[in-house]
Amino acid sequence: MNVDETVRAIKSMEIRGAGRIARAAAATLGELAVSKDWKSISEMRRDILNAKKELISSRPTAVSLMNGVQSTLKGFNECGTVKDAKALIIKNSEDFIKASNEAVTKIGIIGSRRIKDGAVIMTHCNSSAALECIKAAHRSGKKIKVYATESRPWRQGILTVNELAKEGIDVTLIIDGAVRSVMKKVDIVMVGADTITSNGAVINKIGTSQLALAANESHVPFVVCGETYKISPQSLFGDMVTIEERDIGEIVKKGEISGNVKVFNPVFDSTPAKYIDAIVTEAGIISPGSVYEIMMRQFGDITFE
Ligand code: RI2
Repeated sequence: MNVDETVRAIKSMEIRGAGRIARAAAATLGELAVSKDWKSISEMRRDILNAKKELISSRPTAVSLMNGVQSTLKGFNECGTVKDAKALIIKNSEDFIKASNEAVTKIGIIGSRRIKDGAVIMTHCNSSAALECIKAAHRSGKKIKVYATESRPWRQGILTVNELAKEGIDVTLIIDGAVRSVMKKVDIVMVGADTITSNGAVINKIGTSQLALAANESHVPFVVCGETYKISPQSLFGDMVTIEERDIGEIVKKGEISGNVKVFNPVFDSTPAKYIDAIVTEAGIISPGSVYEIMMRQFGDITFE
């Protein structure tokens, strides 16, 4: 897809999931480098900079999107010729997509070890990283049962229950309001991440922090599954993560409420580190307190304009 098509697909959530949108952005930049010919490096720089801005702004909360774009454009500013710049972007794009897919597989293997045979798991929204842990546990022969929340308003839980049922996993759909009462039956909560901040807080689908609260009250381990490119280097400088607010049409039907009723539709929330027992990354299982080290190892050399 070209840049406009990808931006439209991400904004409309036709392409969704923090990992998928990062890979889509990287692939689009690679496609642009393959398909377009520029007369000069400055003309190319202008197009690439526009593409970067458009892609990064398409969904502001998942830092994976920005990190995927930054990773694909790493070294671009130092390129002197269009030929070198095209080759670099194509290679970086392929490398990021490959590493990102491998990271999800590794997270599945590592995270599945936290799932005991006979475990009852709760998950929220539709996280490929969290679901990979659950699927890997199932594939290894563990008898597991999953409660998946509907995850209103977009209802990504419907995707999750169908995806897990297709694997032959015993899965039950619950409404978001049932989380606290169902938590009594749960052995471990596994959710994904859109952004992990340097102090170990996790930004994920709205409602995640309520699962964390209920898990904490019932002494149920709360585990976040996220690739290291979901760590936000900007948060080291105190930058706040933008919580995306989406169209009210996701919550109410036309004419359903009177004109003077307001609707507030934030689609992510932040779970403080104190409610998170572990973060499963492709680099291993870390405590929220170790995010800083992992971040410096991962991003130490990236500068931000
Ligand atoms: P993976 C999703 O956001 C959910 O919040 C999910 O937990 C997170 O991205 C990570 O997903 P949305 O795109 O990268 O549904 O683990 O708004 O697939």
